[in-house]
Amino acid sequence: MNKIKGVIFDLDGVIVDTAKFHFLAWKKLANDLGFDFTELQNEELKGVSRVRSLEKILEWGNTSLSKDEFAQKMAVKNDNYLSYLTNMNSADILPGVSKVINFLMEEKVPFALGSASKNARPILEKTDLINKFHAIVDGNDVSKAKPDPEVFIIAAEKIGVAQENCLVFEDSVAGVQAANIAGMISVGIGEKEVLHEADYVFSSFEEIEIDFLKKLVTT
Ligand code: B16
Ligand code: MG
Repeated sequence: MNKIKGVIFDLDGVIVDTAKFHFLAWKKLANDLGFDFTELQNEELKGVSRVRSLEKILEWGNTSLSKDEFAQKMAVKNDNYLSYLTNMNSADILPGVSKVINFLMEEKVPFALGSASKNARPILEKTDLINKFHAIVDGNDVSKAKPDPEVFIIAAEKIGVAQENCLVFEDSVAGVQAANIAGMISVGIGEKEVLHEADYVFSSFEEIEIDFLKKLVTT
């Protein structure tokens, strides 16, 4: 296995538990339109752009919207999503994440954000993480959504590490696939059954031993 010289973190569902807020906001939108979708279907929305998420939801509900209605629904969903983040602060960083970030800083391993979200920067600001990342690549910087590897390829370039020497932390199927396509080591955060395409899966960062990371960055 290639030595790991750089790390890329997904945001929603990896650093902070915002995946549940995306779900609640999309669910409300669907319910307002008169239908519902399941948590299993929601797995298909994780890591997926805002536009593509709404397209998928409308397909599930067999519903179509005019261009203006589509834009308006996306804006309402985002306002609703942001309302859940009002009081977010560093206490909302998921358990175990800071331990990994501190380890990478001690070992001088550069790390980047690779998120599909256009809300990534305000979230990193609220959680006091924005100055720790060596590079931030988010939904404002990419034209192709995960599983296209664009977001991770740009992140690797920005931290100056070859793709094959990068490790990606991801909670979504699309994100794990994107990391794999980029030739990076994929570490899934979530359920093994869902993220079975990942090289490694942990249920949370709390489960990740520093020794595991030490081996990857030194061998
Ligand atoms: P926004 P990630 C993704 O973030 C989320 O997983 C996905 O549910 C969301 O639709 C997407 O960002 C776009 O987010 O509406 O905030 O721009 O997991 O790639 O960090
Ligand atoms: Mg995610």
